[in-house]
Amino acid sequence: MTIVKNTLFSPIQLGDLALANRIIMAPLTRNRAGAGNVPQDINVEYYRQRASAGLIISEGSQISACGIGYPGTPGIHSEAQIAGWKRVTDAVHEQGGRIFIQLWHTGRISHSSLQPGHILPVAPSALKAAGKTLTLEGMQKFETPHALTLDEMPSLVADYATAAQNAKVAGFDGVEIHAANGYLLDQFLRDSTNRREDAYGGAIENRMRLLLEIVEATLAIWGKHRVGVRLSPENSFNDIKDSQPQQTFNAVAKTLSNYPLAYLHVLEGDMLTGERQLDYLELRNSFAGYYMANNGYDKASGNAAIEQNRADLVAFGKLFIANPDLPERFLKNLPLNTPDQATFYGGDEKGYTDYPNSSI
Ligand code: 8OZ
Repeated sequence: MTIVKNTLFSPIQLGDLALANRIIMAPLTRNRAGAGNVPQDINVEYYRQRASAGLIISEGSQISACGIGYPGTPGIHSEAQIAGWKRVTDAVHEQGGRIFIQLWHTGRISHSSLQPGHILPVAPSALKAAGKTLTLEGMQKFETPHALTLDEMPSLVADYATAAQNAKVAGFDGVEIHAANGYLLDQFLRDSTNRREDAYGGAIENRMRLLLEIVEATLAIWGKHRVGVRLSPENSFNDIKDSQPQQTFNAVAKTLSNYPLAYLHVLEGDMLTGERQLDYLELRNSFAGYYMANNGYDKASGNAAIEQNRADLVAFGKLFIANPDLPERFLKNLPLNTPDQATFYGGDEKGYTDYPNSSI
């Protein structure tokens, strides 16, 4: 009997949700939301153009007004934002596509100038991130955040649940919990940023408690195979690290196996240095469900990862920025457009909705 190996082009089921292929559009911050951080016409067009992805994962979208970390990122906490996103999901669905929303809270990678009432950002511990961040008043130093108190935890989990419910109203197919890249949930997971001595700090079982509470709250709303989780075990972006990244994230992956997740999405390696020291196969094998690999893959390496069973799905970021019809280009071995770094963050249609399809 011949065993037919899967490729990037093989369909896959996330529970009852059928994906046409395994070529996933990675979550990509583009800073082009409209007033009120509401998805607007160009955002509808951008996602509509990319609907041939097996699944689109939206850009990080703040779960609450306090979750925001940068100008121009969309939210999923106001009526207007829900209505704006509904136009996006309708457009993607009209094209036969699938779309999850990435639920985001930036924690200490925010700034009081972006916060309602100019309060300090929150974090597991009162530890300031090194460096500066882009605010409405230009680049400003990070601030020492307010360490969340135990009695503030339930309302944070409730904000995730409300956002997950809003995502349903907005017509998404599911949600991805952003627990990567130095933002709030990653700040809880990794020990350089979590110095708590209560039930949410110390051993990894405690550091992952908030993530698990949020997984449970969102699964209660969405049901099985509609909630994904994103991790980035060795990414140093946003001044974060763990003293034992392999053990820490193997443990997180193993515990997440107890839940009927859609997938575990892993940004492999370090975005800043390009280093890749962890054994990601070990991490993948610690998780019982589907594994989505991300960071620097192309058609050949993505196909190899799937054929060799090192991944079930592969997320592409920069390639999807520049190639709205990436699956077709991969399938037909067509040339790829080059992404323009200068237009990644903020601006208008240029570098956003004006990359040509191969058929044009
Ligand atoms: C780049 C710039 C701003 C935000 C992430 C949401 O890394 C981001 C992000 C990336 O997850």
